[in-house]
Amino acid sequence: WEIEAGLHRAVALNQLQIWLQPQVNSQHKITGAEVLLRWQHPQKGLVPPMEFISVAEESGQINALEEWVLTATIELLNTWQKQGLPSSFKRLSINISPAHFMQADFVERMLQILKKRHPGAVQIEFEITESLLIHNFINASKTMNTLQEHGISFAIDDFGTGYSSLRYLTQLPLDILKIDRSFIQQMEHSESDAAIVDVIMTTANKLGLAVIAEGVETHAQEQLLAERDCQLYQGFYFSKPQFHEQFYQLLIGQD
Ligand code: G
Ligand code: G
Ligand code: MN
Ligand code: NA
Repeated sequence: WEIEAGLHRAVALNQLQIWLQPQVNSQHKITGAEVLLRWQHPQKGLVPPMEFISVAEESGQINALEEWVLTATIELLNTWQKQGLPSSFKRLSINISPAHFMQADFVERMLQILKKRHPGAVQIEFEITESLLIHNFINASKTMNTLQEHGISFAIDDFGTGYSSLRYLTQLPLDILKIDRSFIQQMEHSESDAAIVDVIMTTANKLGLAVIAEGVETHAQEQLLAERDCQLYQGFYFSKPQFHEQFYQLLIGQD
């Protein structure tokens, strides 16, 4: 099937959906969520991003898709703020593709969309990858600094799997490192993976960065992370990604 042609119509035909995966603290309270795009296709059903993000990156459609994601996220947030949000809910994070992030007009377009945001306490965060930072340090850091001045915070996604340079951690406006789920899933069985988690936790701590452990699937993994003073968790053990309406019910139901 033609992903590229279908994606073209997906925005216009209202086939894109915002799903959200909770991020919880050590008391299992939802303190944030990651925005995950889904495509409700009339014949194919719910198409996960793995099947279309790379196509969209190659075709250039990723810009339009992620502009839709930010717009839809802001609309949701504005609605929730009217309906009521628990004060423990502090952050919504959005994945930004490197191809999109490096577009010359990326900042301008994001700022245009961010104007629609009503004032509120929830932080909007962009998740970016290490390889983006390594290969385009100067441009990436300019983009990040400008967006930070307009209230956006940044997390590094899949941390530990890319070409890392510890130097950029101190030179960029970063708030959060998300430890890649491959380390979390090996911790129990592999001392070297557990050691990498230790190093990330210690480094983040010293640099004043928060850490989110991704892909937590078991109680044993949570315990190993808690022993290392991990404060924030995301993974199937706590909750799978949910359609935004179910997520909101979960969020307001927890108080
Ligand atoms: O939700 P799921 O596990 O199927 O997501 C698979 C991958 O798709 C994840 O790596 C996630 O970061 C990515 N993804 C989901 N939504 C977006 C998006 O809006 N933009 C980009 N670039 N990636 C996304
Ligand atoms: O690459 P990124 O970190 O954006 O990936 C987010 C994706 O990870 C989501 O699509 C989500 O479905 C998936 N995910 C979230 N929690 C878990 C988990 O506990 N186990 C596994 N295998 N995947 C997860
Ligand atoms: Mn992510
Ligand atoms: Na990740």
